[in-house]
Amino acid sequence: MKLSRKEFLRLSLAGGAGLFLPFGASGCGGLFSGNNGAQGSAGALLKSAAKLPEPFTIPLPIPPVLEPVHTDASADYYAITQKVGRAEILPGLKTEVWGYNGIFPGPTIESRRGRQTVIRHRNELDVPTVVHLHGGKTPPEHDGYPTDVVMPIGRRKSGHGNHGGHAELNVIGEGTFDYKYPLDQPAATLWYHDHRMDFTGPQVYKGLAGFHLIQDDEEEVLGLPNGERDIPLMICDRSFTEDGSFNYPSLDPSLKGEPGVEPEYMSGVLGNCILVNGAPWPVLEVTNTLYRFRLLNASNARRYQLALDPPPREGASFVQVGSDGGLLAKPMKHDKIEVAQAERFDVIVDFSSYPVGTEVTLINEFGADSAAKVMRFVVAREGTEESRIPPKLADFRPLSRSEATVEREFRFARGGAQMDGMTLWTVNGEPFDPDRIDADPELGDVELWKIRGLNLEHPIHIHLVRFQVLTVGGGNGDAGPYNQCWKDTVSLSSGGEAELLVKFDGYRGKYVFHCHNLEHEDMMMMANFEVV
Ligand SMILES: [Cu+2]
Repeated sequence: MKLSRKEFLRLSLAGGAGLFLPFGASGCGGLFSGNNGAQGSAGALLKSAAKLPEPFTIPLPIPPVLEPVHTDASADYYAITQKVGRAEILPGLKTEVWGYNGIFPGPTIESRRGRQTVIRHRNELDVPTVVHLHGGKTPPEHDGYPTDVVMPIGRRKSGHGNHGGHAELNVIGEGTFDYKYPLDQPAATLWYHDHRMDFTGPQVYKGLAGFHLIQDDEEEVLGLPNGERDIPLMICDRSFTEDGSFNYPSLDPSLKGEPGVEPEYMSGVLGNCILVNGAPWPVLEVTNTLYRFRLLNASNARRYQLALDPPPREGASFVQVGSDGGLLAKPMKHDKIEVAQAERFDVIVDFSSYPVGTEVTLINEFGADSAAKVMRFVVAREGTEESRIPPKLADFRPLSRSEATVEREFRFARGGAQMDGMTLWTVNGEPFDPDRIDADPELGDVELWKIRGLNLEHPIHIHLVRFQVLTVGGGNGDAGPYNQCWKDTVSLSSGGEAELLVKFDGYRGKYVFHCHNLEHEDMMMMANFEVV
C-alpha cells in the first residue's frame, strides 16, 4: 500500500521524530554552505559539467513585453502558453527550458494600476502547473494556491487527486485557466512563477518565471529613467550538465513521481553559473546617464550581496527607489545591496560618475569563484540626460505597533517531521498541510508577526499582503537598510528574527506563506492563513 504524503507525515510525527535538529546535525551533509566555499547562502553547490563561457561576452537579453490579445473598457487580456523551448544559453549548446511561451525568462507583462489583467495560461507541458503572481493582491482562487493546478492540455480530469507528489490536487483548469488579476495596487515590480505543490523548485529552475510590472500615474510624473533606460534584471544561478541541460538533483527528473531532491541538496541547490535575464554573466552597453534597474533574485537558494566594481568616483553605487511593494517614500543610497530570493530592489545607477569607456562590473560579494560575478556594464558613450531622481517618491504612512490587533509567532526550522527518512523543513514544527489553518486574520486588520529562522537563512514570503518590517535581527533593532517601505518577502539570517506589521488588505480566503528557498518550500516549509 502506498501511503499518501499526509499519512506518511502523520506516521512520522506519531513516531516521535519531533526533535529539532541542532545546527549542523542533519547527518546528510551540505546543511551549510560553508562546505562549499563561502557562498553566503543555504545550500550545496552543484557544479556545471558543461564548459561555461568567458564572463561579459554575451549581450544582456531583455525579455519581450507581451502584447494583449485584446482589450476592453476595463481589462486587458493576454495569452501565455507554457511549453518546452530550446535556448542557446551556453554558446554552441542547446538547453531545454520550460518557459512561458517557451522562453526563459518569460515575457514581461506591463499592467496599469486598477485595470484588470486576465491571462489565459495554456499548459502544454507534461505535468500540472500553478501560476503565482508574486506581489499581487489577488483573490484566492487566482493566487496560485499550490494545489490549485492546471492540468496538461488533453489530460482527462480522471487523473486528478494525485499526479506526482502526495498532496491532493484541486484541478482548476483542464489545459487552460484564466488567471484574473485586479491589480488594485501601486506601481511595483512583480514577478510570476510556477508554484506547483512539491515541485516549485525544479519547475522554476527549468524556466517558469517572468516579470509583471505595474505602472501608474504617480510614478510616471516622477521623471525616473524609462524606456530603454528602465531595465528588469532577473538574476539566478544554474548548473548545467555536459550537453547543456539544466542540472537539478530531483529524485525523479520527470517531475511526475516522487518529489524532492537528493539528500545533500535538501538545504538548497546552488549553481555555479550566474544568469541575468537568462544569459550567463552578460554585458550591457550604457550611456553615461541614469539607468533604472529592477533587480529580482529569482534563484532557488542563492542570496547575493551586490556591489559595483569599481564604485563610482562620487555618490552611492545604488540609489534605491523601489522595494517589493512599490516606490519608497524617498530615495535611499546603498553601496551594496543584499537581495534574498524573491526580493526586488528597484535602483538607479548614475553612470555619469564614470568616464566613458569604463567597464563596471556588478559583483556578488557573497559568492565565491564564478558566483562572485554577475554581469558587466560598459559605459560606451555620452548620452543626453532626460530623467532625474526626485527627493520625494511616494506617500507612505508607517504602521505603528499599537495598531496590531493580534500577535503571532512563527518559527522556520528544519525538524519536527520526517518523510522517507528525511527531516523536513517546517513552520512551528509542522510540515505543510493544505487543511491546517495557522492564522485567521480579519480582513482589514493589522497583525504583528514575530518570525524566527533556525538552522539557516530563510527568506519568508507572505502571499496577498504587503507588510512593514519593524525590526530585524532581534533586540532593539530597526528594519535595517534593506526593508524599507512595503515588503512581501523578508530575509531572515541564520538564527535571525524579524517583527512584521502585516496589513490583511484585499480579499477573504485561504493563502500560503512560506520560505522562498524553493527547496525548503518544496520540502514542506509552508503554512496557511485564512483571511476571515
Ligand atoms: Cu528556508
